[in-house]
Amino acid sequence: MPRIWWGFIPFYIISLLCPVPKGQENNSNKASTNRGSSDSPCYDAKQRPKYCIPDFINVALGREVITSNTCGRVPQKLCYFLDSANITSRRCQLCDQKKADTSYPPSYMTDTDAQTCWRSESGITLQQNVTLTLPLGRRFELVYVSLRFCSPRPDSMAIYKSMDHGKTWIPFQFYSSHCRRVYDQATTSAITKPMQHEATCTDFQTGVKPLTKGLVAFMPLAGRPSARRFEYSPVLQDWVTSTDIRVVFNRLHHGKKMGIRRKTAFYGVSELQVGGRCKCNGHASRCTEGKEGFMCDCQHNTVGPECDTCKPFYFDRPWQRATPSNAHECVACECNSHSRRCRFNMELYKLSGRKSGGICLNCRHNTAGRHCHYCKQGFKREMSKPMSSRKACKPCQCHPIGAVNAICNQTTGQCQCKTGVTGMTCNRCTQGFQQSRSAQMPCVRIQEEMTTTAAYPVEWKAGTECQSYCKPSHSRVHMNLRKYCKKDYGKRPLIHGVLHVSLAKKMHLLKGGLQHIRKQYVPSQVICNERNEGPSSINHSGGERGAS
Ligand SMILES: [Ca+2]
Repeated sequence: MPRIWWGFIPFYIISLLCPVPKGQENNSNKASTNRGSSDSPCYDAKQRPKYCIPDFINVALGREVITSNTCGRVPQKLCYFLDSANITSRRCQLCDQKKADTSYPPSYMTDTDAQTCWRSESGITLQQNVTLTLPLGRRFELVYVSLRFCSPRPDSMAIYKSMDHGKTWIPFQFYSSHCRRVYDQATTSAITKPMQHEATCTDFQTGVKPLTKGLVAFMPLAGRPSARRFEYSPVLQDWVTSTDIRVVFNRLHHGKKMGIRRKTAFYGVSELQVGGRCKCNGHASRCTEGKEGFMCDCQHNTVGPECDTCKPFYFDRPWQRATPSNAHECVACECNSHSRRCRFNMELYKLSGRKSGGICLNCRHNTAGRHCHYCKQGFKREMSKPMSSRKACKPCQCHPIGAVNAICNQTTGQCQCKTGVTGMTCNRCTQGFQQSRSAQMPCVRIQEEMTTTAAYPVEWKAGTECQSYCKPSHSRVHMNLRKYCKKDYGKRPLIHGVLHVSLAKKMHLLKGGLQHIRKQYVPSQVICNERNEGPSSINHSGGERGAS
């Protein structure tokens, strides 16, 4: 574990950034899956989600520091002090990169040895800056940036941060004995709320003494009014977020002040530390370094480099950063086990009182609806099964001819029948109706009837064979119906309907218009089917026969 100099960090800052949240509440009203382990700091003893954060580490440890200036390309004499208070402890040494024991590379700033020291070239002019750039590789929330010097501290230096991997830089803090002259900034005595996300300038930690091992430590939250409610302050959360740190040494102290001539003076840093934690938005208690750098171990059904999105299917509520009072866990969509995909809809979320905004996608098992909570058209609810069952919905089986369409009542299963048709699946003619040959009007009202073999109406009976209606009549009307039936409907057809004509046509029939009747009326009103009925036939006599 990288060593951190906790000694110089005010206790309240540590307590702020390593909080033990009080009064944590479980605001998750919905059941959730994929709980962390029982000992995870992200869940309480009852497996309810709670705010959690990774430990602070020295994120600079072992990282490469890019310097604008390092001694030794050309051998130079550099002078320094062995004693922090004794100006007579001055020693001078050669810096030469060609030899290991006289090299002072940037890596000495981020190693674990306090005795090793990076050194800049000597003879730095007043106009010359020396820059250290430390890419962190990802976004961290920083608690401090500190430098331990092996030279006198600078008279003026600035710390910048980047939030976009070095594309742009934001001032973090200025240090100078002459803030106005060097940085055009007033020396800040107190930080007010409107300026708590701005860099300030201080003459603190700029003295020439200690002559060595002096410390410059910057704590971005120190003195900021909202620091005590950091987890509820997006302004300060942004303020401490960084991907890169840059330190610019702008001015050395005067040579006379240091007791060293300028041409042998240099900037020397033995330890550069950056205390921070992975930005995991309160959804991870661990952040481990792998091949792809530091990665949050996301909990609360979140994913992403910073646990900054809800993982797939957990879109019932919008993602939010966790706080000590609400873990803002991502919640699974309610799809009754019929879908594995869903999306979030803000309008529905608002309409629900900010409780649920998930919409299930691609509902399976013949279900439909936002939560796959009812049967899709053409299917009815099987009440003996729970809605989450794969067999919760079964086909309506509406008769393709008898029903208006294939849609039935979800609850009762009743299909929409055509006029004169009845039955749950619309598979028979209702009372007072009889079967026709028309697919559009499969059942027609039984009117006052007559047959071509009788001058009075006869009652039709199911199952009567066509032949029985084709027997020679005793009436005055002479018509060979056997011949007619054979001609029009094939050999020995079966009559399921009735041979009849209306009274209106009776008179015409009696006047000898038999040929006319045969052509115009009989085919449309006589139901003669072949014995091998197709699946779409209607059973006139009742008794359901499901369509396949
Ligand atoms: Ca070192």
